[in-house]
Amino acid sequence: MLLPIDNEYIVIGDVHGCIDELKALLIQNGFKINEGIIDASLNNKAIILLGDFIDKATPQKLKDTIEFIYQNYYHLNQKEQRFYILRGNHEEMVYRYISKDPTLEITPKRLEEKKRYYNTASLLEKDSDLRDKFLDLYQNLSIWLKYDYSSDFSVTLTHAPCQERYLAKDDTISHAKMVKSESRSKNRGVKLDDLIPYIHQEAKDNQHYHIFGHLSQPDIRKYKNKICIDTSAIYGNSLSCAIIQKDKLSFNSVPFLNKQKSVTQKYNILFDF
Ligand SMILES: [Mn+2]
Repeated sequence: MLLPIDNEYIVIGDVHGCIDELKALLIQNGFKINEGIIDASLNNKAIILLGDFIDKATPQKLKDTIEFIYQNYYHLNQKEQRFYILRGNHEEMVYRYISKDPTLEITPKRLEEKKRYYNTASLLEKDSDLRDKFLDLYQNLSIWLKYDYSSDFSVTLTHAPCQERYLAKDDTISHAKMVKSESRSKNRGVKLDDLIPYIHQEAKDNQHYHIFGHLSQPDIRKYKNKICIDTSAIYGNSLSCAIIQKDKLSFNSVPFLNKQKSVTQKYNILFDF
C-alpha cells in the first residue's frame, strides 16, 4: 500500500508488549497521550508499527498493548489514516493458533512453542474481548507499505527483511517472505549475514530505503539502503523508530524502562563485517 507523502511518519520497530516504551517513544516524538488516547491533532504525523507488537511480554503488558493499539487504531483513523500496522510473524502465528488453522498441525513440539514463543495465544483463548480486538486488528494489518517521495527518495517498509524480488509484491509467496525470513532458531550458530546474504548483497548506495524489524539487534543496523530498526526492547535494550519527513530519514530510541521482566537472548548481529 502506498502512503500519502504529505504526512510525516514515525515508524516503530518490534514492540513485543513493551507498552510503556511505546508510549514513551510516541511522547518523545511529539504526541500527547491523555488517558490512553493519542492526541494527533497537533501535528501531521502518522504512526506505523512494523509488526510483532505481541508475545514475549507479561500477560498484563500484552493486554495493555493490544488495548492501546486497538483503541488508538480506531481513534486515529477516523477521518484519514494516521495509524498503520504491518503483520509480523508473531501476529500471524498467534492468529493461526487462535483461529484453529487446520493447516497448523498440533504436535507436542508445537504446544511447547506456543507456550514459549507465542504466549499471547493462551491469553487470547482466555479473554474473548481481547481476542475479538486482536482479530479485528489482524484483519487490518498490511504486509508492506511504501513511501514514494520522488525518483531519488523512497522508503519501503516490511516486518522482515526479504529479497528485492519479493519486495512490495502481492502474491502469496512474496507476502510470506515479507512477514518472516529464514529462521534463526532453526539455524543456530549460523551468522546472520550468511543466513540472509541477500540483504547486504542487494544493498545499494541510493536513497531507496528498505526498513524492516524482526531481527532483534543491539542497535539500529544500517548498510547502504538497508536498515533494521528492531533494537530489542523486550530483551531489555531499547525501542526505536525511523522518522520520515519529506526526503529526510532520522532515528531515535527510548531505553527499556524496566516496568516488566526482560527476556534474555544472544545477539546474532546483522551487517557484522
Ligand atoms: Mn518477527
